[in-house]
Amino acid sequence: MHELLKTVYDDVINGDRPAVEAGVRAAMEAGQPVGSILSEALIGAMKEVGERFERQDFYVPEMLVAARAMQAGLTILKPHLVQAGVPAAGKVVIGTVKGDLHDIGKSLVGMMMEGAGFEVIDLGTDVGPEKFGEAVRTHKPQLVGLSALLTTTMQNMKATLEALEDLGVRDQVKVMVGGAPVTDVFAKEIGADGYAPDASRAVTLAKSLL
Ligand code: B12
Repeated sequence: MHELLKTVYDDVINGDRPAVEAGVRAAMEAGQPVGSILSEALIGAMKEVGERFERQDFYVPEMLVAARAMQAGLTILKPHLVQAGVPAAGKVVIGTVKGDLHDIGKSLVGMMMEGAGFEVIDLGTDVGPEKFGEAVRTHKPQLVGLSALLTTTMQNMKATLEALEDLGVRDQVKVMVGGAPVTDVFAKEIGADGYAPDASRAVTLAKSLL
């Protein structure tokens, strides 16, 4: 990993938000590709944070400050991830399911979709099944994206699909699912239309579903 990226990586892990902001800017100025800053430094660091949490070297507060530092870095990268130009490819309603507060992955998927020309309606985190249903009625998207990071909240993806069914809007949208514990097999099991393991493949999936 390039030295400048390694610095950002370490600063995310240490939860040093101002240093992450400065580091991302420095890496961009030095000509480091935006994609490498994102995947190696920012996403790479969050992966390490998760591993430390698993080993109980990190607890929730450390995880939280690291997440905030990463988000600050993401905010700086966003305009560069979102290259304009492409006309609206479609509309997507996206959110993290009920009971789940993880929003970094979901927001990243939203940003990349925006970059690919989609209109993105982000409902945020802890979004109940009914709220997804209402949003489909109001915004009439072609796509719905559900995110879950906890094995316990994954089940709420199924509840959300059922709510769309009950509201009679399930056949108006394609539903894609994602998040660390979600798999292709799980997506099929609950009757979603597709699964993608990361934000760039989420865009490819979205295009293929339309
Ligand atoms: C940061 C973090 C937090 C932060 C979240 C801050 C925030 N604003 O988001 C805080 C501190 C709040 C937190 C809290 C908790 N967390 Co947490 N957290 C993480 C951590 C370290 C990183 C997650 C992350 O942001 N990753 C980076 C992003 C870019 O990756 P991503 O989310 O996976 O998203 C990518 C893909 O999955 C995909 N994707 C995501 N969404 C979607 C949607 C669609 C439609 C598609 C197509 C694709 C897609 O594309 C994304 C981009 O490439 C993970 C570790 C891990 N390995 O995931 C644990 C982790 C998810 N947390 C965990 C736990 C246990 C918790 C808590 C229960 C801890 C506690 N005791 O309180 C709480 C739960 C709170 C709640 N109700 O939600 C566990 C879950 C275990 C499990 N199997 O269920 C993990 C795995 C840590 C661990 N190794 O044990 N957490």
